[in-house]
Order: sequence, then C-alpha cells, then structure tokens
Amino acid sequence: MGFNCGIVGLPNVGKSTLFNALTATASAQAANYPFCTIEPNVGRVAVPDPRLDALAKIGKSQKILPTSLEFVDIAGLVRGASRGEGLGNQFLANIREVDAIIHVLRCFVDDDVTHVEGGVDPVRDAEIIETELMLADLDSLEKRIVALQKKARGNDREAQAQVALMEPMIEVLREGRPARTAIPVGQEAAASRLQLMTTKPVLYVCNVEEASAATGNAFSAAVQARAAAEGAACVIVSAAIESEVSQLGEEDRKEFLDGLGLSDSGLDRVIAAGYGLLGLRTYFTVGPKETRAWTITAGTKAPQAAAVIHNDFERGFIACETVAYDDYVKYNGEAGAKEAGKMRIEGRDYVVQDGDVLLFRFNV
Ligand SMILES: Nc1nc2c(ncn2[C@@H]2O[C@H](COP(=O)(O)OP(=O)(O)OP(=O)(O)O)[C@@H](O)[C@H]2O)c(=O)[nH]1
Ligand SMILES: [Mg+2]
Repeated sequence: MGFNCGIVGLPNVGKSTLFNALTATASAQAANYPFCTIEPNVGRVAVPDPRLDALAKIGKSQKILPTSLEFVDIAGLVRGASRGEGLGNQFLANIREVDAIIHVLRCFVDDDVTHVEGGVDPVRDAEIIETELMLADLDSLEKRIVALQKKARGNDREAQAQVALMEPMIEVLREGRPARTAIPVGQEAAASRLQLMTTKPVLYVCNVEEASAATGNAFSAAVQARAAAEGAACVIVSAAIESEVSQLGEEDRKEFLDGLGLSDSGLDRVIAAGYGLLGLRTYFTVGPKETRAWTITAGTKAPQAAAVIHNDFERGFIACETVAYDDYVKYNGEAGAKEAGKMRIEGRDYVVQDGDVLLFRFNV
C-alpha cells in the first residue's frame, strides 16, 4: 500500500541523517526488517512490532514478516519557498504527494553546521515552514475557487460542495491557521482530495544533541509545548546517535542504548508515530511458515482487509476466524483460544481491530 511520510524541514536540520538512519537500520537487519530503495530518497522501512515475536513463538513460525512504511527524504525548504525561492515549487510538489508530514526541527547547537536562519530557534523554524505551506495552499485554493464559484452559481451541485469546503479553508489560511482546522467532521476524505499540505497530519521530530537524547532540551521543550497546543505529536531524537545505532546489530544496539539511558531507539518511535499519524492498524496472520503483519486503515472491514493479502480473498470472502492478540497470547494460540470461546467467526461487516489474528475463509 502506498502510505508514506515525507520528511520536511529547513535545510541542515538533519532530515537526511534521520532518513539514512531509518533506512540503514532496515538494511542492516535485512533478515527481519526488509528495506528496499525505491528511489534514492524513498525508503520502505519495516514497522517494528514486539507482538510479532510473541505470535511467532506460539505459532512456531519459521519466519517473521513485519509490515512496512515508506519514508521520503525531501530537500530543505527555505523562507519564500511558496514564491519559488530555493527550488521551492519543486519541493512543495514533493510534499503534496505524501500522506503525512514528519517535520524535523533543529534543536542542536553546532557552530560547524550552518543554520540558514542564523541561530537555533525551532519554534520560529516551524513557523517559517508552516507559513510557506499555508501560503502555497492559499494560493492553490484561490486559483481554483474562482471557476468553481461560477459553476456553483449555475447550480452545479458538485461545485457547490467544493466551494462550501474550500471557503472556510481560505478564511483560516488568511488568518494564518492551517487548512486542517477548517475540515468539517466527516469531510476528511473530500478534504484530502484537495491535495493541500496543511490538511496532512504532522509529527514534529526534535533533533537534539547527543547529551539530550534521553530527556530533550530547552529547545525541544518549546516545541513540545507548541505541539501540545496544536494537538500534534512530537518525538525527540538525536539523529547523530540514530545514525550510529543504525550501524549496529541487534545485541550491540541494546547495550549502546542502555549506556545512553535510552529505553528504545528514537527511530522506532518515529516509525511508530508515523504509523499512528496515518491512522494505520495492524492485523496478523500466523502459521508454521510465517507470522506476518498486514497494514489496513482504521475502520477497514474484513473483506477489504483480506484484499491486502490477495484480491481473491476479497472476491471469494466467506468469513474470518478472529482471535484478539491478547487472547491469542493468553490461551497460547488458536486451539487454546477456540477452547476458551475466544475465537469468533466474523462476517463481511466486521471492522478489523488492531492486533486481530485472522484466518480468512474464502472460495473462488
Ligand atoms: N551535531 C550534530 N550535527 C548533526 C545532527 N544531525 C545532523 N547533523 C549535521 O548537520 C548537517 C546537515 O545534516 P543533513 O541530515 O544533511 O540535513 P538536511 O536537513 O537533510 O539538509 P538539506 O538536505 O540540505 O535540507 C550534517 O553535517 C550533519 O552531520 C545532530 O544531531 N547533531
Ligand atoms: Mg537532506
């Protein structure tokens, strides 16, 4: 599936360092965590999920196959990008194509690394980027709405709906707020078809110096406060540490992180947060050959969830045997769960839940 997160920010904030660490970890752990380069700046990264190990152990599976997420490393935007500064139009086009935005903010001081705005101030940097995205969205809506308003006056229903969606967005953008603050409940899909940037979900990543990796610093605290006010997620990483971690094997990795007082790798947190940002859910299939994770969007029903494995599974869908993850573990697998009455037969209207262990019955 084509879900991806674009890594966005000012130049020299550590976007590529983070991207390279994400993809290097994946290639270093190639057995468990497949990675493939799609283009130099696009990487598919496995989504770490500790539930896979537990399931594979119970199911005595030979292989574990995690699900994956795509990351896109986008070149730095500068002030004035919406007017074409610094190849702005091209980079903005790259951002339009992604499903969610990972906004990297420089929270480390290093005089050897040039800061395009002169000094470290991540909240100001966030505002610069967001302003450029808002200006570009405003421009795009203002260009499109003129023709639509004309059609709407001629009683074109479709045009009227579009205008009703776009007008409040134009209003908030003019006031300096992102278009996502003007999406009516239930109109999310229609809003996303407008291909705006400020309707996309955002995750802030504070790139701090090594010593602050565990606790963050004053800069990242300011970003966290801003993120909390917006209801946005925020993750603290040290891209420099992550790029070191990414070179290590599983064992050394734990030791290295422990030594720094870190419970888990920042990359894992970025991947997990990106997955959540996209509203993705995971279900599992478990067998002697493999235990495998599959990605669906929240609210997906059983037949469409089956289609992620194979279209025939959807076409010939009959039912799915369903065990919740916790029950699967508690009763030590399918047979135990069945005995305990925890195996459900679900039909085509069942909304698959995160963590469901599924076996599809189908007939084609
Ligand atoms: N001290 C320190 N330097 C870092 C850190 N992260 C990145 N850098 C350095 O900052 C410079 C720029 O890093 P990149 O990852 O290339 O930055 P970028 O955001 O991709 O930059 P553009 O692609 O030009 O927009 C490099 O010299 C990195 O080594 C960090 O956590 N600490
Ligand atoms: Mg870069």
